[in-house]
Amino acid sequence: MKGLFLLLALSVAVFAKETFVGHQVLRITAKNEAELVLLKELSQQEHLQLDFWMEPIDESLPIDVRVPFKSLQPVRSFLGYNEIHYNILIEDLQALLEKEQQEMISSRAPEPRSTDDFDYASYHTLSEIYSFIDLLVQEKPNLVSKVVIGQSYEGRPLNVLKFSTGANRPGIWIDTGIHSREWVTQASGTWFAKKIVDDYGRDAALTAILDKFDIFLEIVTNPDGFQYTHSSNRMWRKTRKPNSGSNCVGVDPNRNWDAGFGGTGSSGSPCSETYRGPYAHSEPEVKAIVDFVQSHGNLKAFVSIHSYSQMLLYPYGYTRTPCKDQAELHELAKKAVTDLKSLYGTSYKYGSIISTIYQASGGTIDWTYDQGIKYSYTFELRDTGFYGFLLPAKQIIPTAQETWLALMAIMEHTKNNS
Ligand code: BPX
Ligand code: ZN
Repeated sequence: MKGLFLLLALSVAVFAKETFVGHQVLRITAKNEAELVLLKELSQQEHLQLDFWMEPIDESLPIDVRVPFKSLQPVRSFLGYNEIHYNILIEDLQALLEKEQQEMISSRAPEPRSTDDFDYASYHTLSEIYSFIDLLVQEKPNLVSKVVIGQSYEGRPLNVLKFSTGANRPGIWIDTGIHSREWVTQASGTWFAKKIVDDYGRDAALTAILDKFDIFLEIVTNPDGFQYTHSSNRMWRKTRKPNSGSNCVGVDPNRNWDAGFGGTGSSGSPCSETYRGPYAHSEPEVKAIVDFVQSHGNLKAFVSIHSYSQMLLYPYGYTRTPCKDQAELHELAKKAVTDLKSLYGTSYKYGSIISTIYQASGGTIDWTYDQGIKYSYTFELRDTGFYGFLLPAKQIIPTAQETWLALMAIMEHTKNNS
């Protein structure tokens, strides 16, 4: 009996979902360097368990931070005492999460028998997305195939959709969901896949692109993390590989690449959300893409999609030295965000990573650019912090549609210039 109880208690501890009752997301605006230094010190206080959605790096951008209930009092008094301005972005995170859960459950349709019946306006589980991938390949085998480029740490397949209309073509890569909690990105990736299939042979511009290039699309780039956001902790960002000598799990897959690896703008602490990992390409999810890029050898564009903050970024993140194609990448980014805005009026900032968001080393597109893939870009999709990672499902399709216009601008330019 006692044993049974112990087993029960243990399994609750192991399988229970993390809750965020009373957690708030604060937006803090530092007005000078001194305040920024104080905020960086605050972020080092591990016992407060703060989760920086937007990190304190410089004064030009607001800092968004999730504060657990028991840390609210100390954080508020710290900010008040130092006269640092803040406002409440999300009043009660758990309430928002429960709303998201409710919407997922109430919209859950029977398993779609065709990709026409797939519910693109809802968030989906990992197995639903994997089924979608198989269904799409089944429907259009002459246009789409599934390439498994490796396995995640927990043994899940790393599935990449290959859209191809001929052999030996140069390639365009798009990935979504490398940070697992950025749910609007995997949802948009699913919509892109359907859009490509529907537009081929109908839309002249997309048809011209696919008559010259293969498109590779990895929708769930961090499947272990994504599964974990559904089963255990909606706010999980990193991979799920244990770290030796630490109880903290996971590596930031956008700090793990061999481009300025280990530099400023990443952390050497396994408990940090920006932990770079023990060595470059230590994460199987990253290594699989590295191997794919190198063995393919002929990718002309590489687009890695994140959320949130509405930005279109190009290299570099690890150095202030402008990349050699800066002028061209800047012009193309301007065109892409103009096209994006034309649909619903959504405004994007654009520029190099380091000058637009913050210094970050070991990032994906710095590595792909240094491998010779000139058109390397990162998107940060909607929104600018009102919902942050918890973007309501109602916004999935509009987000995907507007982003598609920017992707088309990048792909067309790639087609006309390589
Ligand atoms: C994007 C590209 C290269 C380096 C950094 C970024 C920003 C991205 C990150 O810190 O990895 C921000 C984000 O997508 O993770 C969103 N966020 O943490 O709020
Ligand atoms: Zn991200």
